[in-house]
Parts: sequence; C-alpha cells; structure tokens
Amino acid sequence: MRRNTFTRTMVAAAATISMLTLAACGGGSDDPATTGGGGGSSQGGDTIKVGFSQLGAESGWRTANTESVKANLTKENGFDLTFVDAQQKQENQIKALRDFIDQGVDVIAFSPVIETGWDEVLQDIKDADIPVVLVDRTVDTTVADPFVTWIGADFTKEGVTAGEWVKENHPDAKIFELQGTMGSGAQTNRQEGFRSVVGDNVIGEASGNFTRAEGKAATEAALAAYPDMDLIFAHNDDMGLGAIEAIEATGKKPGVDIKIVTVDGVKDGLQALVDKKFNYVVECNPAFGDQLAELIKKVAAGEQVEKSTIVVDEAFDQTITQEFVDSRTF
Ligand code: GZL
Repeated sequence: MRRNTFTRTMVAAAATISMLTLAACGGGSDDPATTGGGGGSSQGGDTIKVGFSQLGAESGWRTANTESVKANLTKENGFDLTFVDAQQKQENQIKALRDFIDQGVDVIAFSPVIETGWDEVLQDIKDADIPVVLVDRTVDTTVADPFVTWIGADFTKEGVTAGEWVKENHPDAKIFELQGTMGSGAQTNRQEGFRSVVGDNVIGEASGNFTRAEGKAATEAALAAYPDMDLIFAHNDDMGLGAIEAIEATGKKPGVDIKIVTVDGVKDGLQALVDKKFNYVVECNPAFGDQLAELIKKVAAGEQVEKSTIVVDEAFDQTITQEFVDSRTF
C-alpha cells in the first residue's frame, strides 16, 4: 500500500521557503500541561478554537517551542487554545486528537512524536472535516492529503550541515551518533543527512530519546563500548549536554578529547559552545509561533496556504561570543 510519506525531498520541491527572523520567544505560561481554552467560543465572532497536541517537554527546544506557540495563540490574538502535553507518548497524542474531534475544534495542530501510527486518527479527523496543521515533525501515513500545511525545519539539511563540518574539520573522526527519538522525523532525517556525508566514520550509535538524562546514559555505555571514539554527533543539544557529563566523569575533556557536534542551538547548547565543550551547533529555530498563528488564521478562513513553510536555520562554531549567547531569547 502506498504510504503518503512526507519527505524532505517533497518539502524541498513544494516548499515556499519562508525566511523567518529569529522571533522573540514570548513569555507564555511555563506549565506545559494541558491548558484550557481562553473561554472564547468559535460560534460568536472570529475566535478560532484550536486543539494543539504538543509531543512533550523533553528538551530546551520543545520548551521554547511551547512558549512560542502559547505566546502567539492567545485570546487577544483571536484564539481559543486547548494545549495538551503528551509527555512523549503517542497514545497520549492520539487521545488528545480524539478529544479535539469531540470538542468540535476549528483547527487541529500537532507535532507527531514519531512518523507512523497515525492513519486511523488522521482518517477520523478528516471524516470530521477538521483541518490539520502539522507542526515541526512529520508523518508517514496512508491517509490521502492528511494535513493542509506543515511548518518546520529541514532536518536532512541540518544533518548534512553537521556532517560537512565534521568532514572539513575532523575527516578521520571516529564518530558515535547519539540519535533522537527513534522513528521521529527529526531522528531519521538528521541521521540520513549526516551519514550521507560522513557515514563511513560512524562506529556506533544509540538513542538518547532527545533527553539530557538518556543522552548521558547512552554516552556512558558508548564510552565503555567504543574507547577510541573521538567525536559525538548528538541529534539535539540536550543529549549533547548529557554527553558532556558522561565524558567529564571519565576524566576526559569534552570538546577536546571528544568533540561534540549537536543540533538545536538553544541557550544551554550555545553556552557549551562558548565554554568550548561543544565544537559545532546547527540551529533549529523553535520560535515560529507567530508564523504558525498566521497559518492557522488562513486555514480557519479557508484561504489558500502553501503546503509547507521551512523555518530557516543557521550554524555556529566556537567563535561565537558570550554577548551573542546572552542576547538569545531561547
Ligand atoms: C526539531 C524537534 C526536536 C529537537 C529536539 O524540530 O522536533 O525535538 O531537535 C526536540 O530538541 O526534542
């Protein structure tokens, strides 16, 4: 059965690159648990009832993304937002999506924790005639035309950018790959991009599930299993920060004895870069809540929107300054 796999290639072909400036990451509530709507109603006037299923609060990136979503999908901005944190469990996301159908929301937005397992609920949402806006991660489904639009980063390109830096600066590196949540679009595509450049240098891999604690544990095991590894590619900053703890516990120097390359570019990650414990960081900007709000307004109004909007990233090496890090809003 043909799967409607939403790949980076399709994104590259269909995408309208939307140059996103680094939007200030607004205040918003810091409680990622379920937050009820703004009490508005989709009936009276133009308040848009949005059900947002966030996959979790696993990393600095996710926290910053949640803050940006909540700072822009506000009552004042015309939204009645129901926000549900799934604690990285697909079953929690599926339950939230079904609840949104029962609540009769105007638009459903969600960041799928992994790419597969959504066919049934996506078909039910389609049957309920509720438009879906896909956020951040991607889906691989048999449902035809499962979402109206997607906004997120080009994960494959992020992996390629990391790989090109390694090839340029450490061509003989013995690389351990700290993978994100297995089966997530961010993990599969960053890995694909990275290995398309330096795959022959990868001597081992393990998932740290995008969390600091699991990244530390995976690195502890890797240090024992691969004593000659001299570079870690971590699919996000949080796992890289866990790797720093594991490396330092052995008496080795992160960034020197074992180089660390990561993706995200959240404040803690860039601080590690200034502290010379990370060597290269590819940004994945989470602060696109303003762009998401505009997309949802257009979808709710039945206006034409592009199939995808790519959040533009950059990359940083150890030449960045403390002032630059201090100026970052996430
Ligand atoms: C990337 C996002 C990833 C981040 C991680 O867009 O899906 O999930 O890189 C987060 O920090 O856990």
